[in-house]
Amino acid sequence: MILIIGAGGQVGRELVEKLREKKGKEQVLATDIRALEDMEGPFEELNALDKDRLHELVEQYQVTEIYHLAALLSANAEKQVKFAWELNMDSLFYVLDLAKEGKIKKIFWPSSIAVFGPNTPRENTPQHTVTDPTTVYGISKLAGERWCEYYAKNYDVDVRSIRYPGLIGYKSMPGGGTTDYAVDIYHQALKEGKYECFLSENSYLPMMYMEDAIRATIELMEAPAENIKIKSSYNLGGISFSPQEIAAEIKKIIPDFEISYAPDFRQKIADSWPSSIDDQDAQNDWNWEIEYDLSKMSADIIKNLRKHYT
Ligand code: AKB
Repeated sequence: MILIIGAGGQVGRELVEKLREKKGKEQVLATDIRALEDMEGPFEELNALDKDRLHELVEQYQVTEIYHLAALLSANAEKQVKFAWELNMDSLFYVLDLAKEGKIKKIFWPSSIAVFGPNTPRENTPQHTVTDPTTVYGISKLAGERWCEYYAKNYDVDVRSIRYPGLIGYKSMPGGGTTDYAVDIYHQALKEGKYECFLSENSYLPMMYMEDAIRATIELMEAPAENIKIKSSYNLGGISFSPQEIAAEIKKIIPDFEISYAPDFRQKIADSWPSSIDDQDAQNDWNWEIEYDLSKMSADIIKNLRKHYT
């Protein structure tokens, strides 16, 4: 049985759907801190900080794999620093320890481009480079990466991780990140015909279409263990674009669309992150290949959201 922690989040919803398609509905136990009324198939309420309940569920459902997705993202974490640190770190230890104790076999835990900071080379950021994050989210992801590698090397724990870029999908909304504008913009374009962006026009960030991100996650988890050479977290490049460029792409499909800019506190976070990422190691080790570029992604999102809004 596969257990997903944080099934109601932006990645969780789509991962549950895809894993159930692949492995069978009954093989994937979705959990979230809140009851998810619309979730079909096995579901249990679980607060990621409730270690006893986690142990109970692992035993009850004979869980062998955990995808641990619960976290406070970059913008929200800045507003609840202590809680973000507690949630992002303690819950990771609970899952790592389950594997160390031999109670589960495999873990997926997402890291982020937020592990990088102002002294990291911004263009084509290498896998191994300066990591000096300035946000509590980035600090917790970097510490988490170090712990994943530590557990892998010292306790033979099979934990796999990706440094997700900004993730963009139309099926679910992101919750409190710096890259959220790139999801919001499509909804506002269709609903209002205009969008006020909280980042400036030339803020280039690495992003990825959810289809690619979910496929990457599952491919990484299905790769033979001996191919997984990086035990901390793999860089994943995705597509690099600015608000101005995504707006231009939307305008090709919705010609009257207008964008304006009102940068807020998230600008500083964006400025500390890379603009593009080198993912050669993921390509070499588990044959990673991206499918969606900015225009293919935009066309797909707008086509699907149009159905939703009409
Ligand atoms: C965020 O903006 O916080 C996330 C991330 C890049 O990890 N989308």
